[in-house]
Order: sequence, then C-alpha cells, then structure tokens
Amino acid sequence: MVPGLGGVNSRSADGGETVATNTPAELAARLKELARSGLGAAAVGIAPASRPLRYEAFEAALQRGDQAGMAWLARPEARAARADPSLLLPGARSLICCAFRYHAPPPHVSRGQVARYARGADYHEVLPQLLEPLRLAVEASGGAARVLVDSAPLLEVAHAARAGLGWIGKHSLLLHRDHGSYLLLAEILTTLELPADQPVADHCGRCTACLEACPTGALSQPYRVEAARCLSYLTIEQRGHLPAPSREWFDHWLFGCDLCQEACPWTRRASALGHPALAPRADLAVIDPLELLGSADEVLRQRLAGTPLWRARRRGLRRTACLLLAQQPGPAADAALAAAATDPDEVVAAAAQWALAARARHAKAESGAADGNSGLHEV
Ligand code: B12
Ligand code: SF4
Ligand code: SF4
Repeated sequence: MVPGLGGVNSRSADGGETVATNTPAELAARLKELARSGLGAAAVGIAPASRPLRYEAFEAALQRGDQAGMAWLARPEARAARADPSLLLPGARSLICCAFRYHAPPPHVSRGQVARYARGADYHEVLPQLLEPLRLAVEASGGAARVLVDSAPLLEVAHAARAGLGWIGKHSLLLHRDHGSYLLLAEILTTLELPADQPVADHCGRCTACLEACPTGALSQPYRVEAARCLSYLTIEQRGHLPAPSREWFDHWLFGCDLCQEACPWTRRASALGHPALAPRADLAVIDPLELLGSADEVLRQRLAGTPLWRARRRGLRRTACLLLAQQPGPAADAALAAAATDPDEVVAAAAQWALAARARHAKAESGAADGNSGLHEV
C-alpha cells in the first residue's frame, strides 16, 4: 500500500473530502522523489500534457515515409493523440516522465548479438509494474492517472526532453549527461496540474559519431532515422521478406542494434549498471544463429517468451539467423541453411536459400581471387 503524498486535492483520512496540504510544487517534488528513491528511476521530470516539442518533425518524417512498414505510426487517430496527449486521458494536464537505466556492458562483436535493452525481462511488462506505486500515489493525491510504456501513441522521447530528463541526441534518442542513452522511458499521464520542469541544454555540439557509426546509412542526417535502413527495425519490426540490398547488412546483430549508442561519447562514459528489475540474462547477450536454427520451436519459445526478443517471433528470429549465416565460414552453416531452406515458413526458407546462394558466390569470388594471386606469384 502506497501512502498518498498529500497535495492540493488529497483525500482526508476519513474518506471523500479533499484537503489542501501541499502546493503543486511540493506535490511534484514528492512524486519525483518517490520515482527516484523509491522506484529507482535514473531521471524524472514533469512535462505539460500538450503538443510535444518538434511535433512538426514527426509529421515531416511520416511524409517522407521514414516509418517504413510501421503503418501504425501514421494512423490518423494515433497522430491526433501524438499531437495532443490529453486525448489519451480526459482532462490530462501533466506527464510525469521517468527514465530507467538498463545494463550496458562494453561493446563486443559476436555473430548473433542482441541489443542491450533486450537481454532481460520485457520492459513493457517490467516498467508498468515498477510505476504502480507512483500511479497509486498520484491517485491518492486526487488525480486520475494512466501509465504509458510504449503502449500508447505518445512521442516519449520528445516529452522526456521537454521534462528536462536529457536532450535529444542526433541519433534521435534521449541522452543524459551522466546516464548516456541506455535508458528506457515510461510516463504517468495525469489530470493533476503539476509545474513543468525546464528542458536541459543540448550537448551534442559538433559531434557526429553516431551518424558515422551507423553501418547502413539509416542516420543519413541528424535526428532522422530511416527505418527501412535501420537494423533495429529490420530485425525487430520487419518480419517478412527483406529486399535484396538489406540482406547483405546482417553480419552480427540478431535482434536490435546498439551501434549508434556505442559510438556516443556521453554513453561510453556512463556507468554500465542498470536497474535491477532490468537485469540481463547471461544467455541472451548473444544467441548463436546455428543454435537458434537447431532449436525446436517450443524450446525457443520457452527460452525467449517474456523477453523483448519474442516480439520478432519464430519467423523473424529464424529469418535473421539465416541471413547472419550467409557470412559465417564452415560446413556447419551450410548444413543448418540446407535444413532451413525447406522450412515450412516461406520467409525463413527464402532467407536460407538466399544465404546459401550468397555463400556460393562468396566462395567463388574467393577462389577467383586466390587463382589471381597465384598467377601474380608466378610472374
Ligand atoms: C517506432 C520506434 C522505433 C523505430 C523508429 C525509431 C525512431 N527513431 O523513430 C525503430 C524500430 C527503428 C526503433 C529503434 C530503436 N528504438 Co525505438 N521506439 C519507437 C517508438 C515506439 C516510437 C518512436 C517514434 O514515434 N518515432 C517516429 C519518429 C519520426 O519520431 P522521432 O524520431 O522521435 O521524431 C523526433 C525527432 O525527429 C526530433 N527532431 C527532428 N528534428 C530535430 C531537430 C533537433 C534540433 C532536435 C533536438 C530534435 C529533432 O523531433 C521529432 C519529434 O519529437 C518509441 C516509443 C514511443 N512511444 O515513443 C521507441 C523508443 C524511441 N525506442 C527506444 C529504443 C531503446 C530503441 C533502440 C535503441 C532499440 C535497439 N537497441 O535496437 C533503437 C534505436 C534506433 C534509433 N537510433 O532510433 C526507446 C528509446 C529510449 C531513449 N533513450 O530515447 C523508446 C523511447 C522506447 C521506450 N519506451 O523506452 N524504435
Ligand atoms: S540502431 Fe543501428 S542501424 Fe539503426 S540507426 Fe542506430 S546504428 Fe544505424
Ligand atoms: S554520438 Fe555525438 S552527435 Fe550522436 S548523440 Fe552522441 S554526442 Fe550527440
């Protein structure tokens, strides 16, 4: 049971009536303290529940088609709600924005690696539970409250930036001076009128390290992510056939991609420690594509259900594993791909067939190069 924190509209102990014990500023301070000290948020702040910063940039991105196959981003009712969060909760006045760190071990390169945020329990389930005491405290203070974690049409990064949790990095993610960007965002939308915090200064300066680190050109300009070129989109959201050029882009990432964040000087110097509720599982940092293709469906499901990885489902995971094996030397990859080439799922089978053909092409090119070399040596 979470005690009410008092507030302009808080209920008296004997029920019903409201009493005015705190100013809005005091109530806001107490709610933020609960989020930080009680719940372990790395950063917390308050934004007005109104049109988010740079909403026009979101519309412009939709006009360009940057959302690729994520048609849900462009649905009219979802756009309306993104422009006006009060459509998500009648009478909403404020957003309490929270950021939680996840564990961020140093970069390494392995075939089958998984983005850091996805190596533990699914944040869509963890964060709403974590925020429950804060929701109860808001309600006990007389406000209606709705918890949002990627679960509603809300421009979470823009509101977090407005609430002063950090600034929007050129990779489009929320970035904090001390915590970097390995953060997950969650909000409480409430009818309480709480004083908004001030945005913080942008500290990207002239740096462009994230843009340069992106291997596919998805970050062709600051603040713009072209989903159709982003490995995160291709491995998580896009579970169908992939167009020919993008099949060549898979060498290490099985699920998600952290390269633009790994390159960021602010994120590199942040602590590696995350919130305990988001602790990573040792068996999820890297999933060997051979092992993945060799696992029975039920074994795979049991291992990954309840983690973000399961969003890609059997189809997405096996398809991407096939594409990764196109670049893996050795006969084991040939055998696994030959088996996958007859998979009942046509998307998986097509990826395996493409990977086998790509391996044959690479082998031919290599033997051609070797012949060419021996010719040179003979001269
Ligand atoms: C769709 C989506 C994706 C898509 C599209 C990503 C994108 N950048 O839009 C894909 C699948 C590619 C994706 C990937 C990832 N995602 Co994602 N994603 C979302 C989701 C659901 C919606 C984002 C959205 O609306 N995008 C639409 C585009 C157009 O919006 P936008 O880029 O934010 O637009 C803003 C910028 O363009 C900016 N802008 C434009 N011009 C300018 C100019 C200046 C000067 C400035 C300052 C800003 C600016 O203003 C626009 C409006 O705010 C959010 C959750 C949510 N509900 O918000 C999570 C979210 C953004 N994702 C998250 C994560 C963790 C990731 C990954 C890191 C996962 C991974 N490791 O693989 C990658 C990162 C890739 C990247 N560089 O963005 C976290 C980010 C946390 C953080 N620190 O910010 C979020 C917030 C989820 C959460 N609840 O924590 N994601
Ligand atoms: S997540 Fe990877 S592919 Fe996507 S923008 Fe960042 S570096 Fe590029
Ligand atoms: S890598 Fe540089 S430009 Fe990109 S988000 Fe970090 S500081 Fe900003």
